[in-house]
Amino acid sequence: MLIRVSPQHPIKPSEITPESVHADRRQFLARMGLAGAGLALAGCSEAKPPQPSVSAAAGPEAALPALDVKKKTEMAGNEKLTPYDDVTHYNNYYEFGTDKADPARNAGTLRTRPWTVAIDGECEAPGQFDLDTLIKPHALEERIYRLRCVEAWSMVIPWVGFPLADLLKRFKPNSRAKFVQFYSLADAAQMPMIKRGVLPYPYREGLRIDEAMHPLAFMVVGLYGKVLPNQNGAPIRLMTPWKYGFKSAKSIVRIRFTETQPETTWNAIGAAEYGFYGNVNPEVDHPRWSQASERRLGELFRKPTLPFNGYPEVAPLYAGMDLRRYY
Ligand SMILES: Nc1nc2c(c(=O)[nH]1)N[C@H]1C(S)=C(S)[C@@H](COP(=O)(O)O)O[C@H]1N2
Ligand SMILES: [Mo]
Repeated sequence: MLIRVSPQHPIKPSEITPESVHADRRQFLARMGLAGAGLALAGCSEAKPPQPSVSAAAGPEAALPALDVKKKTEMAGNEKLTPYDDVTHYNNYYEFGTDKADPARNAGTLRTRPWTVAIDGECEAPGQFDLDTLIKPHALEERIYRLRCVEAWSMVIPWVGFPLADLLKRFKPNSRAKFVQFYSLADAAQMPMIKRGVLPYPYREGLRIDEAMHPLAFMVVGLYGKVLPNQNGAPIRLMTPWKYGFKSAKSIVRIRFTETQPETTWNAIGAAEYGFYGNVNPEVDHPRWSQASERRLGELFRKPTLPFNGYPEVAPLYAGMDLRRYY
């Protein structure tokens, strides 16, 4: 989403456009070149799983510590993994810039330790927790999930984390806890775009409590076996693979249980375009583009988009709901 508004003017939903056509074409052509090279290489090393590319390994991510992964689950139909270099250099993280290359360039200023997460709202055991203490009780698991961005591109990523439900239950949500809201960090000293005000910060997202408790909802602390790069939402972010990527808040500092549906960032600035649910649905187009197909990063041809992004096990959460109305 390229936003062409000056910081002095409040943003209108009509001004939030997808990647501009020429930028998209430039990237597409560049990728065709890359994809061609990738194809030739893949022919010689078919048995090998995709590895972080040389350029990524030489960058700052090379220093990221490996994580102790206890269990691995393939949950993307054995589709080819998106190369590490793409996963970490084609990002949406507006606090560090609106261009897809900006987060990798600018997120080096984010300090991910010490890191505190506040848990509050409708629960019996709220508190402020040091991140390492918070995640210590959880065995780390790798889950290969698809990420489908609302802008109609997608990736297949080996995330490392643990079920969100396991975390939430520890704080004993009470009977009024009907939703969960997530807040990203908003620190102008570390995030160059906070003052520019392209989005209303802090970035906030939310789930209904039953969605949050669904076994697919995942708290992410790493990818490709290593600690999360800053641009991917270090030190802790959400991943709900059946929803558009904007639901997965990065660099989370607060988790709040609420009784009523919480405000979420994209919904607040453009409710007609970004629903609270954000479930991937090929039949419900974005007002300005189709959601029927997607461009998988690193691949030449578009793929059809699947209902719930290919995770039909979540469908019972929405039984009886009109998914055109609750998009
Ligand atoms: N705090 C914050 N979280 C965010 C965003 C953002 O701009 N700020 N972008 C969202 C969007 S639109 C997507 S598609 C995913 C992208 O995650 P990735 O860069 O790890 O692929 O992060 C989501 N989480
Ligand atoms: Mo997105």
